[in-house]
Amino acid sequence: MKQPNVPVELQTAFTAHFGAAAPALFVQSPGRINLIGEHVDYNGLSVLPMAIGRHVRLLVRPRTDNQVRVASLAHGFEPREFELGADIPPYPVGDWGNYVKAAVQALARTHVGLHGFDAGLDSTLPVAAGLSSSSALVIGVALALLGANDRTWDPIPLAELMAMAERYTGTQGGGMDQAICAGAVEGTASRVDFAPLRITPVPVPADWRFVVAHSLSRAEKSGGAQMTYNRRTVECREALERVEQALGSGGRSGRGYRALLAEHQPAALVEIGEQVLAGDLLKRFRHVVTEADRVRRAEAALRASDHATFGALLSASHASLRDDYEVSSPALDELVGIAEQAGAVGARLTGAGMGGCIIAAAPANAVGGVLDRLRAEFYLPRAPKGPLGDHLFLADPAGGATVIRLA
Ligand code: NG1
Repeated sequence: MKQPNVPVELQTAFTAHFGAAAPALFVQSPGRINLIGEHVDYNGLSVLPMAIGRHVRLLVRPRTDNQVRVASLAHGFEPREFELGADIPPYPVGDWGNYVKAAVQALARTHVGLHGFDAGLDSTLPVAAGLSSSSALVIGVALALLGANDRTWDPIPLAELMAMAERYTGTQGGGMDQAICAGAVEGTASRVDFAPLRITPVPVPADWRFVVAHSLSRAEKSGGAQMTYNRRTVECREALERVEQALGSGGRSGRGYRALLAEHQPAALVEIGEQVLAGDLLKRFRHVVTEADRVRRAEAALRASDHATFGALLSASHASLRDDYEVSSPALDELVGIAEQAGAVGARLTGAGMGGCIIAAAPANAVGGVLDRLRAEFYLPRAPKGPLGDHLFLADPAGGATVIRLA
């Protein structure tokens, strides 16, 4: 069997694992970079991510029973097999198969009469890099199951369902990643708003380039990074409650960050925060309200093709994530510094941080210099394993997840 766009090595692996009967579907589910709006989605605030042309890819064959069998080409990801149902017991914490179970359980709870499937999968996305390989897998599995059962899907309800579903793995995530993965439009970034979920494409100017550079340390969501992430969500809620209490009836308590920002300027909120909060809670609060403002201004700069303003906001976001949200690392800071020195208009960590990647924004005529300096000053001395293209690459604005029926 040879189909257009289906990678040969994935076909070969599918046949080796599941036998000669041909797969019926090819699913591609993209990763993303987040341009700006970090650690604010779980506070109900808007974000500005962009899907990229690197994917989790699945070859899928429907089954007539309830078994789900998934085999990954990636080293260290053992095949997984389980029974579809509304209450699927999880694998041990950190097992990659829990992302598969997360999607399957959520769909089994909301769709009657589903049968299982066999899937071979691989990925062109680095894992645990802050590029949302986890949500790309969750959305990819969801489309595999829906496609195998001839069910239709809409990006918005699917993204909402999968945002809840992924919490099965233990991360109290906010919903940005599932939204952009399911709903991205090629050539654009998207403003994602929450409650209700909305995705608004914003065109990316043709001569803007985004460099992705990996810090060579993994942002492992199954370990300490997950604890830090979940602790931040609690800190943000506590800070919010205290500020709402301090504002008393005028603050109309319990309505969230969005209501606060609708009623007060970000600078005024920082002042209030400085009066009623201290230590970590003050820092987290200051990041959230200033980041919300940066997202608004960055979207305007993107629409106006104002690269300098856009870049300055990226760099300010990084400083806030480093100093106030405390989710950067020396390697991420170093990458940002090199990119800025080399002619990027701005740079920042992307995703949850604590390892993973930075993005650097640069005009087309300066991007070669940024890549050269990152190569020479960061990667050459460290001699990372594998091709440099897995650690340092350009990200183009890609479309959302797709299901192709194979002939
Ligand atoms: P990554 O970078 O994929 O770990 C996580 C969350 C997002 C968002 C960012 C921080 C999940 C699946 N993803 O992304 O919702 O909160 O951190 O902005 O939990």
